[in-house]
Amino acid sequence: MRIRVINPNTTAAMTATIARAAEEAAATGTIIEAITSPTGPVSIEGYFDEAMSLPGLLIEVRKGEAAGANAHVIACFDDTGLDAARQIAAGPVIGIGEAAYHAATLIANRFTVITTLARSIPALEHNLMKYGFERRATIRAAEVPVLALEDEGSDARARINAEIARALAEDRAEAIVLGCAGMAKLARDLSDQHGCPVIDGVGAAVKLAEMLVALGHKTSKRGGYETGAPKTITGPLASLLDKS
Ligand code: 5HY
Repeated sequence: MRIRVINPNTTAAMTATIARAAEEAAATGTIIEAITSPTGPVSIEGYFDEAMSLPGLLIEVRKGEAAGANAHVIACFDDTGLDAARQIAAGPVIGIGEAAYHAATLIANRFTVITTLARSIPALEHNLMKYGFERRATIRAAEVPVLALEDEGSDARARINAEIARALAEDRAEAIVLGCAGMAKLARDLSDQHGCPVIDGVGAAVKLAEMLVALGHKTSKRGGYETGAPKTITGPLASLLDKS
């Protein structure tokens, strides 16, 4: 099967991090197509960045559909554009945030999400409520800019490490969820260091996508994810979409 893993920000180095995590998780026979959004913010840190990342993300979902991808993964922890992507996709579309939350609830009663900046927290709180996990989760910010995760010389890892220690001591956390696609490479070492499950959403999303495809499930087209008739789009977006 082919799974198209889309980084909705435009930083290729982060897509490479995501691709490594996806390929490490993928089963034999699963082809991972890791894609960097062609247009939008270099990183997504809050509501405006999320909104500005949507055209690039949805263009790449449309391309994947035309190319016959079996499933898509949205590799941004906010699950940016997830419902819109499901509306235009035939196969499953999995957000790495939702995937990580589901994985955590299967192995722990309570978990703490360690994300990047405090301004990213409300969007994650909203998602946790939407998915029904808000009573089992705490969210902390390590105060690490997203792109610092790609800078080996930054103190990002130390800050994430310290926040995990606080979560285990203060939140009754039984597992940790890494709240950014760029943290994927840290999961195994942090889990060994802290002696608890540390979940990366990229790997969780790839395995969930594989499961759904293997079981023959596609996105339901009854109700909210019904694709609907083609819609005229005017203005600069029209030319962007026409090129895709
Ligand atoms: C992500 N931003 O996974 C989110 C994390 C965040 O560019 N990729 C991003 O901080 O919202």
